[in-house]
Amino acid sequence: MAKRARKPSRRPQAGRVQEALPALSSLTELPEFEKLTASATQREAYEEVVARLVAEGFAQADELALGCVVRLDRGFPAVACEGATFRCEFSARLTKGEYSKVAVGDWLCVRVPQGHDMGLIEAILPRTNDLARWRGNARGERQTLAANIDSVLVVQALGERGVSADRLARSAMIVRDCGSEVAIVFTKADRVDDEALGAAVALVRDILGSGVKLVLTSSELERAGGEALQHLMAQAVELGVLWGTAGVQALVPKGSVAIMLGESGAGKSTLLNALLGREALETGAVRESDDTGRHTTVARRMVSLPGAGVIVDAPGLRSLPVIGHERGLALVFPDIAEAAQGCRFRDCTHTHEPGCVVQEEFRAGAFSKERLDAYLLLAREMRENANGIDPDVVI
Ligand SMILES: Nc1nc2c(ncn2[C@@H]2O[C@H](COP(=O)(O)OP(=O)(O)OP(=O)(O)O)[C@@H](O)[C@H]2O)c(=O)[nH]1
Ligand SMILES: [Mg+2]
Repeated sequence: MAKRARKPSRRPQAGRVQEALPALSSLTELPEFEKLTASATQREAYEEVVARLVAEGFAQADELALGCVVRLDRGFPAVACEGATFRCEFSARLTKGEYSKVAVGDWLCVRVPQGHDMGLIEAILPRTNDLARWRGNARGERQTLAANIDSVLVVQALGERGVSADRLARSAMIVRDCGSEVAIVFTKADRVDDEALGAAVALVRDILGSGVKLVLTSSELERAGGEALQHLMAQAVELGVLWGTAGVQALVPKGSVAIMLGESGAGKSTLLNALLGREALETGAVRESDDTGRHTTVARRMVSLPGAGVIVDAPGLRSLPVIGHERGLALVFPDIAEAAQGCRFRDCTHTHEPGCVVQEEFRAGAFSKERLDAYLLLAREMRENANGIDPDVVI
């Protein structure tokens, strides 16, 4: 009888794929270990892992290091440890569920055996938060976009298409659900007139509240200068919003880590290049027919800002299906969520039912139609997605 071939392991391995990855020496803007801060809980967890591995005789203490994932290329992490940044593989100790979920921003215990130039990930330390979205439909899964993030910059391009209230509310709901702060960054402000600009700012404040942090940018005008730039800067002052690269920097102070979330072509990498003052990241043209990009950025990577914190550049997200973010919805729309508590029916859809306090308050002028519509759309979508999901899929 023929010997059965060994089933190939699906664990990401070094080798051919590794050769195709960009050399770490070419990635100059990755933050150094000193720029990143593990929480006290993560440090304690690290010490516990070290003590355990040493007690088991599995590793020597000087082979182990605390590290942070600063870049992820097709599942392969680059990890910053004190004194060095290197690529890592996954130790046989980790289960598939664990290693397939490593995200940029994760803190790890890494082992670098004597004479090796690659590390082995021995443990993923508990996260303070993870920014996750639902990928796929009924048989989908949660995809962690980044871990241990202080704030999320929701990037939206200004232009003919106008700003989407749904996209704003949807992004904010996902961000608030993971316990992170949300700020809005408008790019390409050079493409709209004063009226459209005013309307876009007003929409953000209506949907997300007047306290939301908002930055107006135009990488194009900041580079070109001139009267148009002066005019836009004056507009930013008039509208009471932050301006330009300095405004973005103010949102990402030293010691903090932010991620940019936005559609392909929104201008995320262009903005990061402007912040760095050089063309470190690849950017791509948008399609004229629908103003969307072609997924130029493919890796998730941290970029260290001079004089400020760290921003994660990530591929643009085409769609943001939502499921299970009810807590986030209530955080973005606290007034509507509170009114909903008073409805006669517990499963009130706030559209036609008698005794609906949400509709009652809306008629009394408590919230705008745009705001209510954004809330209702998300609430309905989450309800339908939860009902349509395969029973054996864990949300
Ligand atoms: N007019 C104008 N165009 C801009 C501005 N910023 C970026 N763009 C253009 O928008 C296009 C897309 O920019 P990218 O920075 O590659 O977009 P991205 O969000 O990183 O896209 P992905 O990596 O695909 O997710 C490029 O052609 C940029 O030149 C701006 O301030 N004004
Ligand atoms: Mg990009």
